[in-house]
Amino acid sequence: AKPTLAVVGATGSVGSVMLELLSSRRDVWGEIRLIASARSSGKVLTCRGVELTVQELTAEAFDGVDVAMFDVPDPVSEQWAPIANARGVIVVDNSAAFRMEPDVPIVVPEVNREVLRYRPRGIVSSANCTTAAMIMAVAPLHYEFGLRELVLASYQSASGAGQVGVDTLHDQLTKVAGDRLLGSRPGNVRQAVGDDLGPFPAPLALNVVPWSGQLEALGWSSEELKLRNESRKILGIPALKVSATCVRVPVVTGHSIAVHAVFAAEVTADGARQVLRNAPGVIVVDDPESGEFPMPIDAVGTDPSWVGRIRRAMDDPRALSFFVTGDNMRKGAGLNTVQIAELLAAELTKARS
Ligand code: 2RA
Repeated sequence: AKPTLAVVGATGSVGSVMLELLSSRRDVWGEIRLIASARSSGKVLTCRGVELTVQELTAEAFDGVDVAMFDVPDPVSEQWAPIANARGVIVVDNSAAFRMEPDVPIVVPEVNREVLRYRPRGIVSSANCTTAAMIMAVAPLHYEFGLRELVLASYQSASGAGQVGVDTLHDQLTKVAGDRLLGSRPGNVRQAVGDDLGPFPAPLALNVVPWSGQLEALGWSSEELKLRNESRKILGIPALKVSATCVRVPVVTGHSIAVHAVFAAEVTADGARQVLRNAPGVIVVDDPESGEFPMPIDAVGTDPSWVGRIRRAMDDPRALSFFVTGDNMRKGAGLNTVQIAELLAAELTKARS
């Protein structure tokens, strides 16, 4: 029999992307069970053309489940993944709760699918959205040229902060629309937007906010440390030098990253383009003369990481600068999680045949 899948957090914005993906990709699943908090249980959602009633998150809801995809806040994953494990479920978790545990792999299938085999706790983490988009381009270059250092600046969209982030941005844009003087004097955007900043520490409309996540030691944000720690773990380079600045921009969906990567070997822009053209899950969009750049408005709703503006550093023949954009709801969240779950389904189906 085909394996049974549970989607935990099915009513959330990443949950709905997961259901869309499960409805459009090759169907490897037997039963699909939708699970959410008590508040959302009883809702009816469509998956694979069939209406399903969302069940409440309880231990019993995992009975008979083989693989569960979790997209819930960190503390919910922390509490419920072990409960699911105890019922024999392999958990694919999209939160940050387990990513840095040594006995939990972070998997990006195009990059390091081999580590999926090592999952002693029955938990597999999916990478953070910004890391996932960036690593898709950086990993193939690393395998070719030997990565030594990354300097990153992110341009993260409002949907990374959930539906409330998207709603906040739209509300603020409505408030600032039409007044052509707004933004030309200190304080007037703040005044127009008012106190409702939603999940952001400052107005996002007509602005960029150099902050995402929580404050960690020495002034770094949690999002910046995720980029550093997850890159090191996924690439298997524990001492990789990484310096990241994470910035929220007034884009609805699509996280972008300006990457400066230093390698052991000399590189050329053409050589890098060649490597990236052959890399799975990557699309090279790099023709500034014709106005072709990787941008969130084009990448939204698509699966690959879009890469362009590929240049060799003027001052270091071993370094490249380039720009990556990806749909943070898909490869950055729902898609990567679904891809990992599908690898597990293939493994289980093979073992049972
Ligand atoms: C964000 N990376 O964009 C986060 C979501 N995990 O806010």
